[in-house]
Amino acid sequence: MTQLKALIFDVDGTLAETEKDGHRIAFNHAFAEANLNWYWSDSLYGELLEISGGKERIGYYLQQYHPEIKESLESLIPQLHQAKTNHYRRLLSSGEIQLRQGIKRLITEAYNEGIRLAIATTSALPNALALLEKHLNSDWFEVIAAGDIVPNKKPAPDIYHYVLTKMNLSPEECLVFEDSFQGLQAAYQANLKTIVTLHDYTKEQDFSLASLVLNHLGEPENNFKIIKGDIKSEGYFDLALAKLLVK
Ligand code: XBP
Ligand code: MG
Repeated sequence: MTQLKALIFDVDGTLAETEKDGHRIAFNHAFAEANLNWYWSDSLYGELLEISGGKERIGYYLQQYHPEIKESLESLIPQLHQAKTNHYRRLLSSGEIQLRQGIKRLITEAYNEGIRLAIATTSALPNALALLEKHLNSDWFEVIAAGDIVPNKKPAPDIYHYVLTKMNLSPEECLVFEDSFQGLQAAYQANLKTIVTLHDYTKEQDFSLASLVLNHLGEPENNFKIIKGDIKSEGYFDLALAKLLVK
């Protein structure tokens, strides 16, 4: 029997729905501030989300939509991304973006029970910290693996390998929480079991490799719906259920 030792959380889309009303808005502010008439609509952003990482996403957008821009990309992309990070942090500090159902409850329960906690995100570190500091306690997370800390972003498994090495844990002792196909691929390739919580941008993606797919983690008064998985009843995702899933 394997014992659950750690929970590893993705940030964007998993802890909170940060993309549509957070990152997307911040990118658009950064473009406008730089006098660029680029605008990432909700539907265009859904397409661009296939590329993980803000800098990589801008690079992909330029290749696809403005191939004529070839000069000074090496400085333009990091400058835009830095401006975007500043806008994003301001947006988060205003408190407009809330945690998803069940996140605070589960993380608090895990911390109180001595289950180790980590973050594995493609987002830049300041962005991940902004959300944790606003709504949770960043000190509770033993490892916060973010952004460029590994050479290859999700769907590569590097960020999960990094977390496992830092925590000296084997994949069987951990459970991962993700929201996207790319995130699930990353965790799966690192042999980690993954619970996926869907949202509008990811609800049509293929999650056949997930251990469990839910609409959200649920609360006692607002139970989750099971999209895929072998658990019997509806309810809310707590440590007891997490422990059952690693057995
Ligand atoms: C998150 C991302 C990030 C954010 C933007 O993916 O892809 O790129 O959209 O963050 P995941 P930065 O949830 O799979 O980690 O601009 O800070 O890169
Ligand atoms: Mg995500």
